[in-house]
Amino acid sequence: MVAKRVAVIGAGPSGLAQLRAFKSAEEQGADIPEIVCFEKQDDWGGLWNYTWRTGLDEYGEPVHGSMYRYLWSNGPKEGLEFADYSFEEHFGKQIASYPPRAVLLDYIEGRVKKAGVRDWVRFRHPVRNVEWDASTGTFTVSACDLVSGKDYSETFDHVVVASGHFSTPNVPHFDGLDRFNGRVLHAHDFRDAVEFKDKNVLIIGTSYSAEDIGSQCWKYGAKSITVSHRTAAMGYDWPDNWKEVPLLTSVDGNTCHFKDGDHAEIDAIILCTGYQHHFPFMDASLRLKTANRLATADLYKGVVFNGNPALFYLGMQDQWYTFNLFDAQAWWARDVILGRIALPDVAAMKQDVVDRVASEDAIEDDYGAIRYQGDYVKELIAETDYPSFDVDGANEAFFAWKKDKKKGIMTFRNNAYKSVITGTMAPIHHTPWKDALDDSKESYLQNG
Ligand code: FAD
Ligand code: NA7
Repeated sequence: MVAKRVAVIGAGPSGLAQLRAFKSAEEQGADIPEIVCFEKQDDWGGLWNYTWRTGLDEYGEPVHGSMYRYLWSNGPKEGLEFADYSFEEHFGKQIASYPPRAVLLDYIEGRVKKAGVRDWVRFRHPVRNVEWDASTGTFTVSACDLVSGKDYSETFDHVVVASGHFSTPNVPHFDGLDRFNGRVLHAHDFRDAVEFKDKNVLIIGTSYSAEDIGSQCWKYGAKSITVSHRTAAMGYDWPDNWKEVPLLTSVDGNTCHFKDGDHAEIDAIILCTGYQHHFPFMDASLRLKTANRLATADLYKGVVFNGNPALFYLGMQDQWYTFNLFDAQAWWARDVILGRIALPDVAAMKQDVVDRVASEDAIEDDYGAIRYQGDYVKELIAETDYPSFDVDGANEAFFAWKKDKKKGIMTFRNNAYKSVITGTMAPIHHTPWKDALDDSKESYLQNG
């Protein structure tokens, strides 16, 4: 019998979770399909694979990266630890709770290097088009080998889209931006806070990018930070040179006007206005269209595309949980592909989405949202052989993190939490976050 073929689009944390899931089944004696992972960058790690580039890359492809220098995890590592590969296994010791980007990339890579799945990845091969052929029951995946310049197509029984959804910026317009006498950029193109030293920076938006990019600029010496909100202020106890204002209404030279009639003199504007789920390479009939929320539209169990159950999307939810959630989804998608989990009829799959949306709509606060996503992780891992772990304990790490942020938005990263995988407490990091200007792996991993 000819083995099934599975295309995985993207070798970020979600795509790598899918490769690891299949390898784990193979190690346990299962016959697995042929896996081909298409990755447009020259290395794996997705967003965690930092690039200085913005705009288009050296091949004219849109740059995927949205991460910046000096980025430290914005949530505790105890909320994302792999159940089958602990931080202690990777680093040979327990490490502090808010690792910088390079440390988390090292951890992500460690597991897949150990699994030996690099040969499954075709680097510098962006997928250009995916179509379904109902007569053969297969997908045609068209890709480009950027290095040789060759376009080609292959057929697959399943496609797993793991291309991420924090890469294509949502860029609103504000009156007068075209005449602003300073730099305007979206968070996607932000790379180095040092550029904004001694500048008056205006940030639009109030979510993670706004909070963290503003904090980076503050840490590396911006003169002032003004954060403009559409819905509500973040309300943290900010430093003295930081203020929150209503939405920007217009820009006149360097003067920015806000909805309450107030104004401020600004040197640079950073639009932290979120991202679009953007899948131009998927045929329209296969394309996921969803808002950035916990219960995505059109995905049964948050994973199977209702318009075609041979197609899976990983990591498309808004994210409290990340790496372990991608694992839960990848193991579950794997088991559908291996025939270990049977899908219900289309009506039941659609009803599942309706129910998930209704449950999310009933959530009252962020604590409820964390519990909701934790329950989702529990639900998926209970149906596969992904190692069970204390999800309630991981919820607790997120709850403590929320409280620590309220106590001190510039000090929360100095706290430590207990691993739910190994049961050990993280050490307190040797340097408070605001004084730690070196974000290298070597500096972070130094002992006390
Ligand atoms: P990505 O990491 O986006 O990977 C997708 C991969 O698909 C990329 O390698 C890309 O090149 C590839 N790809 C895309 N299109 C194609 C194509 N057509 N063909 C071939 N390959 C393609 N999470 C945390 O847990 N902690 C944090 O501190 C944190 N900080 C973040 C900071 C920023 C600025 C952003 C934007 C996100 C952050 N996240 C954080 C969330 C992040 O979404 C996840 O950690 C994780 O990277 C998502 O993994 P992914 O594989 O789904 O997507
Ligand atoms: P998010 O979490 O999607 O947040 C987007 C923010 O942008 C949010 O505060 C929105 O305000 C705001 N927004 C969106 N459109 C507008 C317009 N037109 N005007 C003003 N404000 C707007 O994106 P992030 O980039 O912060 O986070 C994404 C990931 O990156 C996350 O997982 C992190 O880990 C890092 P709203 O509240 O809707 O009024």
